[in-house]
Amino acid sequence: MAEPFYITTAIHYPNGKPHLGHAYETIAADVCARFQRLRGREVRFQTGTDEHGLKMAQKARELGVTPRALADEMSGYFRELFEKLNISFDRFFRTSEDAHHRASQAIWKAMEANGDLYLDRYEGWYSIRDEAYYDESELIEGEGGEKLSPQGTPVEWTVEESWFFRLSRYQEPLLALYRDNPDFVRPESRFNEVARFVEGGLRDLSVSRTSFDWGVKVPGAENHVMYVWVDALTNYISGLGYPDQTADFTKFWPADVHLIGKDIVRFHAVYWPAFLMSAGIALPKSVFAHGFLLNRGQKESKSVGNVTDPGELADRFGVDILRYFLLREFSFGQDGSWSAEAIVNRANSELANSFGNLAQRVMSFIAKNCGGNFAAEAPVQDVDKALREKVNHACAVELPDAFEKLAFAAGLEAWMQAVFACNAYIDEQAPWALRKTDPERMQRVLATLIGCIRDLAIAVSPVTPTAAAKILDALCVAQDARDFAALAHDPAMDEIRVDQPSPAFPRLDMPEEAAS
Ligand code: ME8
Repeated sequence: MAEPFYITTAIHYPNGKPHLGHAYETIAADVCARFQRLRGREVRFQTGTDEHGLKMAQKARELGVTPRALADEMSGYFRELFEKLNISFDRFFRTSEDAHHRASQAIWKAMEANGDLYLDRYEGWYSIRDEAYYDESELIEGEGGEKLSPQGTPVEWTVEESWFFRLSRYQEPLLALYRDNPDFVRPESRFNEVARFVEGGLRDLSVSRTSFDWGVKVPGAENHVMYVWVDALTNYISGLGYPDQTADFTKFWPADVHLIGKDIVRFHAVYWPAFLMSAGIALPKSVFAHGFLLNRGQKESKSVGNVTDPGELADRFGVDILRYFLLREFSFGQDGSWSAEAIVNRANSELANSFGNLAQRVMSFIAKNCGGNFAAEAPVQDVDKALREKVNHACAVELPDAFEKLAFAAGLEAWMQAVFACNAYIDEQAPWALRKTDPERMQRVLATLIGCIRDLAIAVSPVTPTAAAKILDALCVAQDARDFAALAHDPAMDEIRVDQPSPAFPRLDMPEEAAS
């Protein structure tokens, strides 16, 4: 039986169109999902949109539409983008679905039955942009002396009747969770941040609002809607069928990893496990917080006019190239700054000129000069064996070990070193010159390279699925021999058949803005 693996992204606020940060997170989760499938796991991958809350209600009011119409329209853009980016989600979840309201009310009732919910009055600071409550002590001062959230967003003084969740009860259980599971929050810097926050003491959390009605109704108190994060976090289980003990829920919960950005760690590593403990539901195995993407070092914003449409980037550079760039360029977990030149440089030097060129040269040479078929009869030499071992180790051990830890850049670095070794081997062995002097040796050199190209294409396929499939198609590799298990044995590369390939990675032109 394949071991199940459940990965989720944050669900995105559809109060506007998707930006590159949304694409980054979802691509990373997709690479992880595809990677685990190729490892033989039974994967469930969920993403979607977070449609309730004051932020959505306000945006809809501003545009003169209903929150539902806004959610329907914008959620469609997210789904379209993810389809375009070749995201292999199993479930695109929308929190406005009826079943989700039922699930959120069920978790609420379970927390209430545990004695963790009570009615009181809330007085304090709220940031609509972050949909978060803040303590006075956490606020920072803006340029004009105004109070801002620690994320730099405006806060409002709010006074309302509200239901509260007894978060204060969970300080000790949460600290015990962190002590027993040092990998519960990754990377380590985020773990430390969360542990320090909880050690500092926890106040009960306001979990309902009465000033607007766009949300999930509180059971038995219908003038209240749930605080948006209560229902948002519940998406991770309601997408599996909770509160029913469905086959999916039993198989996939608890999740292996919630992939999120660094700004929402507190919700996932403090509130969510506390809600689950209260409701008597198993806790997710881990939370991984990635960094933020900056555009040439700047945060993207409508007022600066530097907001990038990820779909346009994909059209301009290619989906596989964008996916590769985002995971290769930045250390996952840290912030990164991107630019069009950086994409072109990375794509040309590593994909077009190194791996693409290697595959193209070798395969088209065979297709042209050997009629696409040959049997390598000359003996294997030490140099051939050394290259096969290096490449196979990078693809079957180093890259998967790194990807298991979500260290995508390190895994791709090991992969790239293997590509460079193949190119050095070609220069040294000069197979094109051997055609006249020693055709049998030429065949052995080509057979060695074909084995390496197969390994490299399989290993990189979670990142660049279309280009990798193109190469594996030209190499006539069977569909069921394209997973990591296939890397455990050397294919019978003594008998080779190669179809005429078309280039897997285009060479890109440097953008004009960089040249000027
Ligand atoms: O936070 N770079 O939704 P969201 C990288 N609905 N990642 C970024 C980013 C950037 N510049 N900007 C945002 C929410 N993100 C909630 C989540 S989950 C139960 C509810 C990431 O649309 C951000 O960190 O504001 C988050 O993980 C995701 O994009 C969605 O952000």
